[in-house]
Amino acid sequence: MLKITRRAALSVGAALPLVAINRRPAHAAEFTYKMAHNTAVTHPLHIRASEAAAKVKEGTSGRVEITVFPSSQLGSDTDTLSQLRSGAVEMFTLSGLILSTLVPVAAINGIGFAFKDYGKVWEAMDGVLGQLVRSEIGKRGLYAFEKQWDNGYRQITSATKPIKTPEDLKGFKIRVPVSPLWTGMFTAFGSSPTSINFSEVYSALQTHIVDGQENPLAIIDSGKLYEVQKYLSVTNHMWDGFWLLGNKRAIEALPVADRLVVETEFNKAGVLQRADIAQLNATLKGKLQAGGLTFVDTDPAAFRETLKRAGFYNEWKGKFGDHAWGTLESVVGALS
Ligand code: X2X
Repeated sequence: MLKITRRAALSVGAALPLVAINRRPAHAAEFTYKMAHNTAVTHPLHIRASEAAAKVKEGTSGRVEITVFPSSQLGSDTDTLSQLRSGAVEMFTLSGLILSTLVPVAAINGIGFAFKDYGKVWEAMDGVLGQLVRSEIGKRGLYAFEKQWDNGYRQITSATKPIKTPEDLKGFKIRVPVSPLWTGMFTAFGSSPTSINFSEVYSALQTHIVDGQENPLAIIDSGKLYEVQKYLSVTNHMWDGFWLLGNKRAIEALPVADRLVVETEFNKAGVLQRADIAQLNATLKGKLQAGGLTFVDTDPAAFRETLKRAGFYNEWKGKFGDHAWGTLESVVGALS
């Protein structure tokens, strides 16, 4: 039998790269992917995504390792979308409205007061409207997972005065996410909207660059926005969800069976996350009040009427086009 000394083995290894490859520890992942998102670690999106990542590792025998980066740690939403497109980040959850800077139709679920309840939201997003948006996303080098994650119905908060009627929004300095639909909607209300990424919202409120903002209860809570705001007006003015996006090359690089595990686990996690948000919607009011927010009831019909009179629905119907608008209306009924 040929006896190879350690020194000889090393020199052979140096000459033959294959030997070096074989020496890789058995547990090293073949695919190490980064998943970015903008919510805090206490938000259900982070909790469920982290669980899914652990299940993917287990289900792929360690071949696929996804590290979840919360709180915009890898950059603002706008930055991270660029990183996702270049492949520097492989997975990312993003509001369809912000994604609309790349895929215009992705903003369509943000049309003011479009969905009367969650039944309609999921009927549309798990059905014809979601399919339409996903296929447009697919044309831009990105992959949209089947199940959208919930952000929620959005409510307006203010540090200066309670917003009770649409008139109270006139001239109001409000932060909106970076998206033409958000800017357009608050311009239609006569407000003075400023586009700011979520990573900067707490400090923008704290330093009074803006007087208010709008977000679902779970974000107001997990982002501790109650520390820098006084009033919360229950407006439910739009429903917003997160698309879980993948860089298409990165998703397609996965072996078929591993890709199936990733899709299955993250879609399951998305559905669980929706239930978590529903649970929080039912319980957060008391917690936020204890945190110092005064809740203000509004008449959503008056806000909707203001948008209508400002020509908001006609304008956006024109922008989205008859096909997309008709797809939305096929689920929710006539809007304009
Ligand atoms: O930026 C926001 O306000 C947030 C967290 O709701 C979104 O991701 C759109």
